Amino acid sequence: MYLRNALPLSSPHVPSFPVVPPKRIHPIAKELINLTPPEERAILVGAPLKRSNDRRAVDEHLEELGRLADTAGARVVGTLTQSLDRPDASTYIGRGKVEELKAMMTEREATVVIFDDELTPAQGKNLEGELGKRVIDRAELILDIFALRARSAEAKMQVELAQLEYSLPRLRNLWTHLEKFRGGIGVRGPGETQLETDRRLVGLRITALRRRLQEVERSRVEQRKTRKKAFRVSLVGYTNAGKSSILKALAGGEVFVEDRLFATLDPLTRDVTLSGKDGGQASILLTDTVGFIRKLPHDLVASFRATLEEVREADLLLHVIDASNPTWEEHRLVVDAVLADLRVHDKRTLHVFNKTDRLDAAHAQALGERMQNLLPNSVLVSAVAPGGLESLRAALITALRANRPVMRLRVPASDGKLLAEIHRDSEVAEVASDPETGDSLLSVRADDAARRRWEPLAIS
Ligand SMILES: Nc1nc2c(ncn2[C@@H]2O[C@H](COP(=O)(O)OP(=O)(O)OP(=O)(O)O)[C@@H](O)[C@H]2O)c(=O)[nH]1
Ligand SMILES: [Mg+2]
Repeated sequence: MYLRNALPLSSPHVPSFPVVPPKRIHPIAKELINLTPPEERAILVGAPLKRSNDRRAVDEHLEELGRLADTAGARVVGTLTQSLDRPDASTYIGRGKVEELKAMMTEREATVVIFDDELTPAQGKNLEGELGKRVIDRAELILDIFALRARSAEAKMQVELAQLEYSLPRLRNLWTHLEKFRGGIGVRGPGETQLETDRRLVGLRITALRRRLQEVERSRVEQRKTRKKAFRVSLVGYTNAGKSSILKALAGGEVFVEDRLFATLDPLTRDVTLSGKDGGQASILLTDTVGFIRKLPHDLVASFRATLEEVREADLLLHVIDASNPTWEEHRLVVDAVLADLRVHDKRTLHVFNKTDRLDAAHAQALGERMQNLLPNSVLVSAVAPGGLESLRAALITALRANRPVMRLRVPASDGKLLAEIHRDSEVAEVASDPETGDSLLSVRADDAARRRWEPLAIS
């Protein structure tokens, strides 16, 4: 994949819309047409502020940016860093660095520059003017990857919406080559007219997408009403932490796992039956969600409504952390910050330190001891090592039982409606009937609201 959605330097078109018809090929043309897109050769630029923490982690951040570029199909041919007191208003990095970048681009035949930091539309435009090549920032790269990886109709619409919202303030960029045609007051040049047309079209498309996404959301709300009231658990965490691998290991079946960023975009829910050491069984609904990353474009998070709804409705969050990644602590803070943005930071959360098979024994033990003090509610696991998820299974059973203690109910045999309600709104562990009265005797696990409703039927 090459960076399809990055705005081209000189060809004025809006990403995804409007569709440009293919060029007609002359019928007697003989030469072969090269259909493989040119390989993108990228130079990465990291320019942290001197007073920020980012300065210390600039190498890790560029490495991650490199993985993002790789996921988008670009080859990294160079990196450049500069610590800044403050960003230059017109080019972000300093003048000297722009020259250095220019020389490096020629030498390495780079086709695109990717900044780790967010560029203003003006900085992007100025840099493109100076360098003569496309310049994108991290947010744009992430949007591109999401566009590449979106599978469901909903995810595609969400990504397109986020891309359009991102491009709207940047549209002017595309038309500057026509600015010289612009006349004085009352004389509108073609550049301005075209820009207005583009803005209006993009605005219309945004409205249409929003409306369709609202419809999808409404139908999901209806569907959810019919869902069983099982104990709901959502996997959340930094991208590539191993969320899908955990779902796959616990639930079995087809789950997409890949050592690239943002393998999962759409939430996926599976029924998981957990067997306790005491022989008892417990069942939960486990949902895998989109991963987070530092500097995730805000519109994009907000647009992933399906993930948000899953996380909001969960009884418990499993915050999955890749313990083998040297920057896991920063990742954990990023995830906490996104959860806070989504206003779900006060959910009950279990921290799951994954990939412990990659740690040596001493390291794993030290981590375990540290976590006992810091996050007593955490488990160390491996989604791939045999038996590596036992501690998580046990913790889930404990959480489920604490959240939904068994309640015993007596229901008159004649009350079919109530029996149906209990089966719908709880997990029924056992059913018997009273030989004398014919009443049903049930052992159920239900949430607080249902337990309160059925209190009058409770027996010890
Ligand atoms: N060694 C090791 N590798 C793991 C473990 N868990 C996951 N992986 C690998 O880590 C990579 C990412 O795993 P995924 O399950 O796709 O991660 P994810 O959190 O779902 O990632 P996104 O969907 O991209 O956000 C894959 O190559 C997995 O095989 C583990 O416990 N140990
Ligand atoms: Mg995944």
